[in-house]
Amino acid sequence: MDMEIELTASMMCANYGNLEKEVSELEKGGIDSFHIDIMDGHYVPNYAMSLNDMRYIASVAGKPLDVHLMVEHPNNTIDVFMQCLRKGDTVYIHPEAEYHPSTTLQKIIDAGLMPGIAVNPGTSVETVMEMLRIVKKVLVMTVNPGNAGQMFMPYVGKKITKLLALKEEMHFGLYWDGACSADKILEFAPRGVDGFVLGSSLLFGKNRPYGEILDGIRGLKFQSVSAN
Ligand code: S6P
Ligand code: MG
Repeated sequence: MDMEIELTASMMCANYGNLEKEVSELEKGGIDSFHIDIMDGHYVPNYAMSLNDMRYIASVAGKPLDVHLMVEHPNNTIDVFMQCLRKGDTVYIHPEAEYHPSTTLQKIIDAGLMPGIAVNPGTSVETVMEMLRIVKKVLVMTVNPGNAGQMFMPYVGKKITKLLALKEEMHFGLYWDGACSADKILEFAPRGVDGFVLGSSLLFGKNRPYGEILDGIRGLKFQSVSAN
């Protein structure tokens, strides 16, 4: 069966020697959006992409941006990121990083952008339940935030099952971030996961054209499933 899934490129894994070429080859290859990991060295012990990287990608990309803010108190700095974005772009915040995450999410909505939350492996569905009513997208972290190239945390599977059972009623899409491999897409797309962030596990550093890899993912033979 054919599956409509969103494939997003994790741009912290891209080759910064020629970012314009990376963006254009990903777009020619059929990528749906660009995932922008912003870190502040406090909320997570790392730095990934800068505001300037994001601004540059926004200026050359035709496809939407998917901005994942791994920063403390995003309400303090979110305006500088949102200024570079267009309608249809997404901003994810981590609810644990904010005193009043619903205020920050409202700011994203008021800016005409898609509001999202990123849910860490150690964060339960129950603690984000009210926010599920106001966001359009939920990014399930299947690795701890902060780095590319990590191992998938199998215990997150149970939480994905819980979120899948809620997504229709609460009107959000469910997206996967971390260690995404073809077998995970084969297993979770038919169950209802709407999109996948592709990083070092599946897309970058493979010495194969992006288009060939993306065609291979779109050509996966999915089995239909009737229940979660
Ligand atoms: C992790 C970040 C992710 C990674 C992505 C990389 O903090 O939010 O978006 O960039 O997981 O993919 P991979 O396949 O290297 O894990
Ligand atoms: Mg991310």
